[in-house]
Amino acid sequence: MEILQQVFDKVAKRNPGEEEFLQAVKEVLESLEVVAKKHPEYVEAGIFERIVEPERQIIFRVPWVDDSGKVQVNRGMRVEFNSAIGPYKGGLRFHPSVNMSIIKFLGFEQIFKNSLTGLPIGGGKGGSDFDPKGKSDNEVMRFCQSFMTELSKHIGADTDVPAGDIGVGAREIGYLFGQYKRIRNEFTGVLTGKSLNWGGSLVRTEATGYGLVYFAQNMLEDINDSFKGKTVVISGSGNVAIYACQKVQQLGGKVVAMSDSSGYIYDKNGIDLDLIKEIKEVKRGRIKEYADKKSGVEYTADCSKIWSIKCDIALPCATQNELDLDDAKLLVKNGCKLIAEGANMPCTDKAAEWLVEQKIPFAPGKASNAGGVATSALEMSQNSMRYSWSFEEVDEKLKGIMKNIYTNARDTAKEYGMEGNLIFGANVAGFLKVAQSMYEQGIV
Ligand code: NDP
Ligand code: 2IT
Repeated sequence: MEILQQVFDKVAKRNPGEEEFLQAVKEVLESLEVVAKKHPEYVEAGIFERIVEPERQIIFRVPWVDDSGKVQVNRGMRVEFNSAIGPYKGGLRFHPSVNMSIIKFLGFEQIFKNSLTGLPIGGGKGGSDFDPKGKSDNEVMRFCQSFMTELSKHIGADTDVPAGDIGVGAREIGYLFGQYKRIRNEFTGVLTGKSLNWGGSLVRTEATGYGLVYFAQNMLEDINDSFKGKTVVISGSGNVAIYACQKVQQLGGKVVAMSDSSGYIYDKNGIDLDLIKEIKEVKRGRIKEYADKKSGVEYTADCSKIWSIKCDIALPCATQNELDLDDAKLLVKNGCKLIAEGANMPCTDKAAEWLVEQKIPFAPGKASNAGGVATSALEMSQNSMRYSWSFEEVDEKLKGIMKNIYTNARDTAKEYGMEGNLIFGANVAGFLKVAQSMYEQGIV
């Protein structure tokens, strides 16, 4: 980096200790150096300095009372990163590890991801260090109501539209929506991932996992291959992992391992997805129960070791930096031929760089997991029309969007002489639309 090194240095100085945020910014700025050279007008208009600084960051206290009557205090946050091409859009994460660095990295990535979808959505992210694990439904409800009491002052269907992420699913979106409606006295599409009974879109639940597999399918088609007969390892067993597994199975692949933060299961005969859903979606249990219920299944109480399983395709779908350089080398040594990110930034920077260097087909999350937010944008469209499309209609749109994202990232990489580098292609293609929009809107 030459031109953009000083932009990065300033970000590092201004955001000390925010490792994940700096990791995400560095990767994008490294890709954008050539764009800065080609577009001096963007440098002059301060586009690069502006895009790395959130438009607005909100931090608030979330007090609530637990079932034993004790007062609990969590921290809530929402980072409204960029609204050049549409209202801020991005999920809410409830996990004890949540801090500003994590929410800012997610919000920053979301700008480019949302741009890649081709739909009019800006970038944002939010969440809390609240841990839904082990809490009763009533505790989760009281927390969500308190969280939304403050958040409702900052969001709106044309301003900022949150959705789910880790720890935020249909239950939480329900409680959050109920409180928003009660406070504002209006029924609008202010959140996505809603229940089908009150404004949700068909396919939103499945969209991130399905979209990831559609994206990988496009990559495979380019090398005259497919999921048929492939052995696949998927980390995580939440929303993204479950529906990635379902689509892989529908396309004739065999998923042999899945995980949660406590450990992973290896089922050489292929994962029984109904059992996973029963344990994770219905009972909110641990993945270990799968091995307790099914014979011939191995359970290992260390989720990071999942990458030692031999596979053709790896889909990391749990969390950031869950797959490091050693894991990448081990996967490739064992014959893995394609890695596509379902989670946000699951591969460390070193792992991702190495995979690209080795010319292993690699899909960065901001491109390959964009199906979730794309379908959220389709939910917003349906809410505006007060109409809903069929499952097949939304699924077809999702397939088309994933294909466009793939060809856009692939062709952009080629155009800049970086053929095969989808990290570069996704960063540049996602950036250009936002940059030109910011340029046209003046210094704001
Ligand atoms: P869920 O909460 O449904 O599931 C998360 C899964 O990842 C669980 O199996 C969880 O295990 C595991 N996990 C979470 N944190 C860790 C950790 N620190 N170490 C190891 N395992 C962990 O979340 P989602 O499936 O929605 O999200 C998964 C990833 O996909 C995230 O990176 C998210 O940002 C990304 N994503 C999600 C989208 C969506 O539409 N939901 C869209 C695009 C990206 P445990 O149960 O033990 O915590
Ligand atoms: O990371 C993501 O793209 C999401 N968690 C989904 C965001 C959304 O608004 O649907």
